[in-house]
Amino acid sequence: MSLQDKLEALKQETVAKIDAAQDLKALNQIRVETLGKKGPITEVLRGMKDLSAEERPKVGSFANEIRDELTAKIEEKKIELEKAELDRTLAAESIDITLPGKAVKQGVRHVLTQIMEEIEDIFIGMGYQVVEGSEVESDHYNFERMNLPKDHPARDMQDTFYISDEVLIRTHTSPVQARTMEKHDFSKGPLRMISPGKVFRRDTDDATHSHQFHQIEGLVVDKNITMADLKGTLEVMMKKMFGEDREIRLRPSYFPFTEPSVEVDVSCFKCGGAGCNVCKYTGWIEILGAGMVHPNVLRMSGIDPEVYSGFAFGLGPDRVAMLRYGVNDIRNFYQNDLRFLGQFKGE
Ligand code: FA5
Repeated sequence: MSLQDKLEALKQETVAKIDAAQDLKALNQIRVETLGKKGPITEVLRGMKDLSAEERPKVGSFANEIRDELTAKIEEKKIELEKAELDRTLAAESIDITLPGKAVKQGVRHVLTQIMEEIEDIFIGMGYQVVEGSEVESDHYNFERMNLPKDHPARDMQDTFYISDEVLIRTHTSPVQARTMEKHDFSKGPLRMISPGKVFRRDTDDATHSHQFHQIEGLVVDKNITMADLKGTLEVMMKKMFGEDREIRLRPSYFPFTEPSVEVDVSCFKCGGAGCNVCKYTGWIEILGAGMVHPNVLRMSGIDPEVYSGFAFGLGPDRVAMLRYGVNDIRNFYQNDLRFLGQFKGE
Protein backbone atom coordinates (compact mmCIF):
# COMPACT_ATOMS: atom_id res chain seq x y z
CA MET A 1 0.00 0.00 0.00
CA SER A 2 1.39 3.38 -0.95
CA LEU A 3 1.86 6.02 1.73
CA GLN A 4 -0.96 8.07 0.21
CA ASP A 5 -3.34 5.10 0.46
CA LYS A 6 -2.27 4.53 4.03
CA LEU A 7 -2.95 8.16 4.87
CA GLU A 8 -6.31 8.09 3.11
CA ALA A 9 -7.33 4.95 5.03
CA LEU A 10 -6.15 6.54 8.28
CA LYS A 11 -8.24 9.61 7.55
CA GLN A 12 -11.40 7.57 6.90
CA GLU A 13 -10.88 5.59 10.06
CA THR A 14 -10.26 8.71 12.17
CA VAL A 15 -13.24 10.58 10.75
CA ALA A 16 -15.44 7.60 11.69
CA LYS A 17 -14.01 7.63 15.22
CA ILE A 18 -14.55 11.39 15.54
CA ASP A 19 -18.16 11.04 14.43
CA ALA A 20 -18.69 8.30 16.99
CA ALA A 21 -17.08 10.18 19.93
CA GLN A 22 -19.56 10.54 22.79
CA ASP A 23 -17.80 13.06 24.95
CA LEU A 24 -14.91 15.50 25.12
CA LYS A 25 -12.67 13.01 26.84
CA ALA A 26 -13.03 10.45 24.07
CA LEU A 27 -12.48 13.16 21.46
CA ASN A 28 -9.29 14.29 23.11
CA GLN A 29 -8.11 10.72 23.18
CA ILE A 30 -8.61 10.48 19.39
CA ARG A 31 -6.72 13.75 18.87
CA VAL A 32 -3.72 12.56 20.89
CA GLU A 33 -3.70 9.14 19.28
CA THR A 34 -3.98 10.40 15.67
CA LEU A 35 -2.21 13.72 15.57
CA GLY A 36 0.18 13.35 18.51
CA LYS A 37 3.96 12.82 18.26
CA LYS A 38 3.59 9.06 18.47
CA GLY A 39 0.55 9.02 16.17
CA PRO A 40 0.32 7.38 12.70
CA ILE A 41 0.58 10.64 10.74
CA THR A 42 3.88 11.55 12.39
CA GLU A 43 4.92 7.99 11.67
CA VAL A 44 4.13 8.40 7.96
CA LEU A 45 5.98 11.69 7.84
CA ARG A 46 8.95 10.06 9.46
CA GLY A 47 8.96 7.36 6.74
CA MET A 48 9.28 10.04 4.03
CA LYS A 49 13.05 9.92 4.17
CA ASP A 50 12.87 6.65 2.18
CA LEU A 51 10.88 8.27 -0.62
CA SER A 52 12.30 9.62 -3.83
CA ALA A 53 12.95 13.37 -4.04
CA GLU A 54 10.10 13.64 -6.49
CA GLU A 55 7.52 11.89 -4.32
CA ARG A 56 8.52 13.46 -1.01
CA PRO A 57 6.84 16.90 -1.44
CA LYS A 58 3.65 15.32 -2.79
CA VAL A 59 3.28 12.94 0.12
CA GLY A 60 4.35 15.71 2.52
CA SER A 61 1.67 18.15 1.38
CA PHE A 62 -0.94 15.37 1.31
CA ALA A 63 -0.08 14.42 4.87
CA ASN A 64 -0.33 18.09 5.97
CA GLU A 65 -3.66 18.41 4.22
CA ILE A 66 -5.02 15.38 6.04
CA ARG A 67 -3.68 16.65 9.37
CA ASP A 68 -5.42 20.03 8.81
CA GLU A 69 -8.67 18.35 7.80
CA LEU A 70 -8.65 16.11 10.86
CA THR A 71 -7.77 19.04 13.15
CA ALA A 72 -10.70 21.04 11.76
CA LYS A 73 -13.01 18.06 12.12
CA ILE A 74 -11.98 17.52 15.73
CA GLU A 75 -12.51 21.24 16.46
CA GLU A 76 -15.98 21.11 14.93
CA LYS A 77 -16.89 18.04 16.97
CA LYS A 78 -15.51 19.65 20.10
CA ILE A 79 -17.88 22.63 19.75
CA GLU A 80 -20.79 20.25 19.15
CA LEU A 81 -19.96 18.17 22.25
CA GLU A 82 -19.43 21.26 24.40
CA LYS A 83 -22.84 22.57 23.44
CA ALA A 84 -24.46 19.22 24.20
CA GLU A 85 -22.72 19.13 27.56
CA LEU A 86 -23.92 22.67 28.39
CA ASP A 87 -27.47 21.73 27.41
CA ARG A 88 -27.28 18.70 29.69
CA THR A 89 -26.00 20.82 32.61
CA LEU A 90 -28.70 23.43 32.09
CA ALA A 91 -31.40 20.78 31.99
CA ALA A 92 -30.07 19.12 35.14
CA GLU A 93 -29.77 22.41 37.03
CA SER A 94 -33.11 23.90 36.06
CA ILE A 95 -35.05 25.38 38.99
CA ASP A 96 -38.25 23.69 40.00
CA ILE A 97 -40.51 26.66 40.63
CA THR A 98 -43.23 24.43 42.02
CA LEU A 99 -41.14 23.59 45.12
CA PRO A 100 -42.40 25.38 48.25
CA GLY A 101 -40.17 28.37 49.14
CA LYS A 102 -38.48 29.08 52.45
CA ALA A 103 -40.97 30.83 54.71
CA VAL A 104 -40.02 34.44 55.43
CA LYS A 105 -40.43 35.41 59.08
CA GLN A 106 -42.86 38.26 59.07
CA GLY A 107 -42.56 40.92 61.73
CA VAL A 108 -45.34 43.04 63.21
CA ARG A 109 -45.50 46.77 63.72
CA HIS A 110 -44.59 47.81 67.25
CA VAL A 111 -47.66 47.75 69.49
CA LEU A 112 -47.27 51.48 70.22
CA THR A 113 -47.18 52.27 66.49
CA GLN A 114 -50.36 50.23 66.10
CA ILE A 115 -52.12 52.15 68.88
CA MET A 116 -50.99 55.51 67.53
CA GLU A 117 -52.09 54.70 63.99
CA GLU A 118 -55.46 53.55 65.30
CA ILE A 119 -55.92 56.87 67.13
CA GLU A 120 -54.72 58.79 64.05
CA ASP A 121 -57.34 57.00 61.94
CA ILE A 122 -60.12 57.97 64.37
CA PHE A 123 -59.16 61.65 64.17
CA ILE A 124 -58.55 61.65 60.42
CA GLY A 125 -62.12 60.35 60.18
CA MET A 126 -63.25 63.48 62.08
CA GLY A 127 -61.43 65.83 59.67
CA TYR A 128 -58.21 66.37 61.60
CA GLN A 129 -54.82 66.75 59.93
CA VAL A 130 -51.84 64.83 61.32
CA VAL A 131 -48.93 67.19 61.98
CA GLU A 132 -45.39 66.10 62.63
CA GLY A 133 -43.36 67.92 65.28
CA SER A 134 -39.68 67.97 66.07
CA GLU A 135 -38.19 65.94 68.92
CA VAL A 136 -35.46 68.55 69.36
CA GLU A 137 -37.25 71.73 70.36
CA SER A 138 -36.44 75.19 71.65
CA ASP A 139 -37.16 76.29 75.21
CA HIS A 140 -39.24 79.02 73.57
CA TYR A 141 -41.77 76.67 71.97
CA ASN A 142 -41.64 73.88 74.55
CA PHE A 143 -42.25 76.18 77.53
CA GLU A 144 -42.56 79.91 76.90
CA ARG A 145 -45.13 79.71 74.11
CA MET A 146 -47.06 77.28 76.32
CA ASN A 147 -47.41 79.99 78.95
CA LEU A 148 -44.52 78.64 81.02
CA PRO A 149 -42.07 81.55 81.25
CA LYS A 150 -38.54 80.94 82.57
CA ASP A 151 -38.60 80.24 86.33
CA HIS A 152 -42.31 79.29 86.26
CA PRO A 153 -42.72 76.71 89.05
CA ALA A 154 -44.82 74.41 86.82
CA ARG A 155 -41.66 73.73 84.76
CA ASP A 156 -40.64 71.43 87.60
CA MET A 157 -43.34 68.96 86.52
CA GLN A 158 -41.50 68.48 83.22
CA ASP A 159 -37.75 68.54 83.69
CA THR A 160 -35.84 67.37 80.64
CA PHE A 161 -32.52 66.90 78.89
CA TYR A 162 -31.01 70.18 77.69
CA ILE A 163 -28.72 70.35 74.67
CA SER A 164 -27.95 74.01 75.39
CA ASP A 165 -29.69 76.67 77.51
CA GLU A 166 -32.18 77.24 74.71
CA VAL A 167 -32.36 73.82 73.01
CA LEU A 168 -33.82 70.70 74.59
CA ILE A 169 -35.54 67.46 73.71
CA ARG A 170 -39.23 68.16 74.08
CA THR A 171 -41.08 67.21 77.26
CA HIS A 172 -44.48 67.07 75.60
CA THR A 173 -46.05 67.38 72.15
CA SER A 174 -47.69 70.69 73.12
CA PRO A 175 -45.09 72.89 71.30
CA VAL A 176 -46.66 71.60 68.07
CA GLN A 177 -49.78 73.58 69.11
CA ALA A 178 -47.88 76.87 68.91
CA ARG A 179 -46.08 75.92 65.70
CA THR A 180 -49.37 74.99 64.01
CA MET A 181 -51.40 77.92 65.31
CA GLU A 182 -48.95 80.59 64.16
CA LYS A 183 -49.08 79.22 60.61
CA HIS A 184 -52.82 78.62 60.37
CA ASP A 185 -54.93 80.63 57.94
CA PHE A 186 -58.48 80.79 59.35
CA SER A 187 -59.88 82.01 56.05
CA LYS A 188 -59.35 78.40 54.89
CA GLY A 189 -61.40 76.93 57.79
CA PRO A 190 -60.97 75.85 61.41
CA LEU A 191 -57.74 74.40 62.81
CA ARG A 192 -58.07 70.71 63.64
CA MET A 193 -54.90 68.74 64.16
CA ILE A 194 -53.33 65.89 66.07
CA SER A 195 -49.62 65.37 66.50
CA PRO A 196 -48.20 62.04 67.68
CA GLY A 197 -44.57 61.58 68.62
CA LYS A 198 -41.83 60.83 71.13
CA VAL A 199 -41.26 62.96 74.21
CA PHE A 200 -38.57 62.88 76.89
CA ARG A 201 -38.48 63.69 80.60
CA ARG A 202 -36.01 63.39 83.39
CA ASP A 203 -38.41 60.96 85.08
CA THR A 204 -37.21 57.96 87.03
CA ASP A 205 -38.25 54.82 85.17
CA ASP A 206 -40.78 52.63 86.95
CA ALA A 207 -43.78 50.47 86.00
CA THR A 208 -45.80 53.44 84.68
CA HIS A 209 -43.06 55.99 83.87
CA SER A 210 -40.40 55.97 81.21
CA HIS A 211 -37.87 58.74 80.49
CA GLN A 212 -38.90 58.37 76.85
CA PHE A 213 -42.54 57.85 75.99
CA HIS A 214 -45.16 58.99 73.49
CA GLN A 215 -47.89 61.57 73.39
CA ILE A 216 -50.61 62.50 70.99
CA GLU A 217 -51.45 66.16 71.02
CA GLY A 218 -54.85 67.32 69.85
CA LEU A 219 -55.89 70.89 69.04
CA VAL A 220 -59.02 72.51 67.66
CA VAL A 221 -59.33 76.30 67.25
CA ASP A 222 -62.26 78.10 65.70
CA LYS A 223 -65.03 80.52 66.64
CA ASN A 224 -67.37 79.28 69.42
CA ILE A 225 -65.42 76.17 70.45
CA THR A 226 -66.51 75.09 73.93
CA MET A 227 -65.82 72.42 76.57
CA ALA A 228 -68.82 70.53 75.17
CA ASP A 229 -66.91 70.09 71.91
CA LEU A 230 -63.91 68.76 73.85
CA LYS A 231 -66.04 66.32 75.81
CA GLY A 232 -67.93 65.10 72.73
CA THR A 233 -64.71 64.58 70.77
CA LEU A 234 -63.00 62.64 73.54
CA GLU A 235 -66.11 60.52 74.07
CA VAL A 236 -66.07 59.47 70.39
CA MET A 237 -62.39 58.54 70.64
CA MET A 238 -62.75 56.55 73.88
CA LYS A 239 -65.75 54.59 72.57
CA LYS A 240 -63.86 53.72 69.39
CA MET A 241 -60.76 52.72 71.35
CA PHE A 242 -62.33 50.91 74.28
CA GLY A 243 -65.90 50.02 73.24
CA GLU A 244 -69.29 51.66 72.73
CA ASP A 245 -70.40 51.39 76.36
CA ARG A 246 -67.46 53.45 77.68
CA GLU A 247 -68.18 56.71 79.45
CA ILE A 248 -65.81 59.54 80.26
CA ARG A 249 -65.62 61.95 83.15
CA LEU A 250 -63.80 65.26 83.40
CA ARG A 251 -62.09 66.26 86.65
CA PRO A 252 -60.75 69.77 87.29
CA SER A 253 -56.99 69.98 86.96
CA TYR A 254 -54.22 72.44 86.17
CA PHE A 255 -52.03 73.04 83.13
CA PRO A 256 -50.45 76.45 82.49
CA PHE A 257 -51.49 76.34 78.83
CA THR A 258 -55.21 75.55 79.30
CA GLU A 259 -57.89 77.31 81.31
CA PRO A 260 -59.98 75.62 82.57
CA SER A 261 -57.98 72.40 82.63
CA VAL A 262 -59.21 68.85 83.15
CA GLU A 263 -57.96 65.32 83.62
CA VAL A 264 -60.04 62.88 81.64
CA ASP A 265 -60.94 59.46 82.99
CA VAL A 266 -62.59 56.64 81.07
CA SER A 267 -64.88 54.13 82.76
CA CYS A 268 -62.93 50.94 83.33
CA PHE A 269 -63.16 48.70 80.27
CA LYS A 270 -62.44 45.60 82.34
CA CYS A 271 -65.03 45.89 85.12
CA GLY A 272 -67.37 48.43 83.49
CA GLY A 273 -67.07 50.72 86.52
CA ALA A 274 -67.70 48.26 89.35
CA GLY A 275 -64.06 48.34 90.50
CA CYS A 276 -61.19 45.94 89.81
CA ASN A 277 -57.41 45.72 89.92
CA VAL A 278 -56.99 47.51 86.54
CA CYS A 279 -58.80 50.67 87.72
CA LYS A 280 -57.44 50.32 91.27
CA TYR A 281 -61.05 49.75 92.45
CA THR A 282 -62.19 53.27 91.46
CA GLY A 283 -64.15 52.28 88.32
CA TRP A 284 -62.23 54.93 86.31
CA ILE A 285 -58.89 55.10 84.51
CA GLU A 286 -57.01 58.36 83.96
CA ILE A 287 -56.02 58.67 80.36
CA LEU A 288 -55.18 62.24 79.37
CA GLY A 289 -54.88 65.91 80.23
CA ALA A 290 -56.93 68.53 78.38
CA GLY A 291 -58.58 71.94 78.57
CA MET A 292 -59.54 75.13 76.78
CA VAL A 293 -56.53 76.78 75.14
CA HIS A 294 -55.31 79.57 77.44
CA PRO A 295 -55.91 83.07 75.98
CA ASN A 296 -52.18 83.85 76.45
CA VAL A 297 -51.27 80.85 74.27
CA LEU A 298 -53.66 82.00 71.54
CA ARG A 299 -52.38 85.57 71.76
CA MET A 300 -48.70 84.54 71.56
CA SER A 301 -49.54 82.65 68.34
CA GLY A 302 -51.18 85.73 66.83
CA ILE A 303 -54.80 84.60 67.40
CA ASP A 304 -57.31 86.97 68.99
CA PRO A 305 -58.85 85.20 72.03
CA GLU A 306 -61.83 87.58 71.85
CA VAL A 307 -62.76 86.06 68.49
CA TYR A 308 -61.41 82.52 68.61
CA SER A 309 -61.38 79.79 71.23
CA GLY A 310 -60.07 76.26 71.22
CA PHE A 311 -59.55 73.04 73.10
CA ALA A 312 -56.44 70.92 73.40
CA PHE A 313 -55.56 67.56 74.86
CA GLY A 314 -52.44 65.47 75.40
CA LEU A 315 -52.82 61.72 75.63
CA GLY A 316 -50.27 59.04 76.49
CA PRO A 317 -50.57 56.15 73.99
CA ASP A 318 -48.15 54.05 76.10
CA ARG A 319 -50.69 54.14 78.92
CA VAL A 320 -53.54 53.43 76.47
CA ALA A 321 -51.66 50.33 75.24
CA MET A 322 -50.99 49.20 78.82
CA LEU A 323 -54.67 49.50 79.68
CA ARG A 324 -55.94 47.92 76.49
CA TYR A 325 -53.68 44.86 76.75
CA GLY A 326 -53.22 44.59 80.50
CA VAL A 327 -49.45 45.27 80.31
CA ASN A 328 -48.27 45.94 83.82
CA ASP A 329 -44.88 47.50 83.10
CA ILE A 330 -44.29 50.30 80.56
CA ARG A 331 -40.63 49.27 80.21
CA ASN A 332 -41.73 46.19 78.26
CA PHE A 333 -42.42 48.46 75.28
CA TYR A 334 -38.82 49.63 75.14
CA GLN A 335 -36.83 46.45 75.75
CA ASN A 336 -37.15 44.99 72.26
CA ASP A 337 -37.99 41.52 73.53
CA LEU A 338 -39.54 39.79 70.51
CA ARG A 339 -41.39 37.33 72.75
CA PHE A 340 -43.28 40.31 74.17
CA LEU A 341 -43.66 42.40 71.00
CA GLY A 342 -44.60 39.42 68.78
CA GLN A 343 -47.82 38.93 70.75
CA PHE A 344 -49.38 42.05 69.21
CA LYS A 345 -50.18 40.84 65.73
CA GLY A 346 -52.09 43.96 64.76
CA GLU A 347 -55.21 42.27 63.38
C1 FA5 B 1 -48.85 67.07 79.44
O1 FA5 B 1 -47.78 66.70 79.02
C2 FA5 B 1 -49.66 68.11 78.71
N1 FA5 B 1 -48.86 68.66 77.64
C3 FA5 B 1 -50.94 67.47 78.19
C4 FA5 B 1 -51.94 68.50 77.74
C5 FA5 B 1 -51.98 68.87 76.41
C6 FA5 B 1 -52.84 69.08 78.62
C7 FA5 B 1 -52.89 69.82 75.99
C8 FA5 B 1 -53.73 70.03 78.22
C9 FA5 B 1 -53.76 70.37 76.89
P1 FA5 B 1 -48.94 65.36 81.43
O2 FA5 B 1 -47.61 65.68 81.98
O3 FA5 B 1 -50.02 65.03 82.39
O4 FA5 B 1 -49.49 66.52 80.49
O5 FA5 B 1 -48.77 64.16 80.40
C10 FA5 B 1 -49.83 63.73 79.57
C11 FA5 B 1 -49.89 62.20 79.51
O6 FA5 B 1 -48.60 61.68 79.16
C12 FA5 B 1 -50.20 61.57 80.85
O7 FA5 B 1 -51.60 61.48 81.04
C13 FA5 B 1 -49.60 60.19 80.69
O8 FA5 B 1 -50.48 59.36 79.97
C14 FA5 B 1 -48.39 60.45 79.83
N2 FA5 B 1 -47.14 60.52 80.63
C15 FA5 B 1 -46.66 61.54 81.35
N3 FA5 B 1 -45.46 61.24 81.88
C16 FA5 B 1 -45.16 59.98 81.48
C17 FA5 B 1 -44.04 59.08 81.65
N4 FA5 B 1 -42.93 59.43 82.33
N5 FA5 B 1 -44.09 57.86 81.09
C18 FA5 B 1 -45.17 57.50 80.37
N6 FA5 B 1 -46.23 58.28 80.13
C19 FA5 B 1 -46.25 59.51 80.69
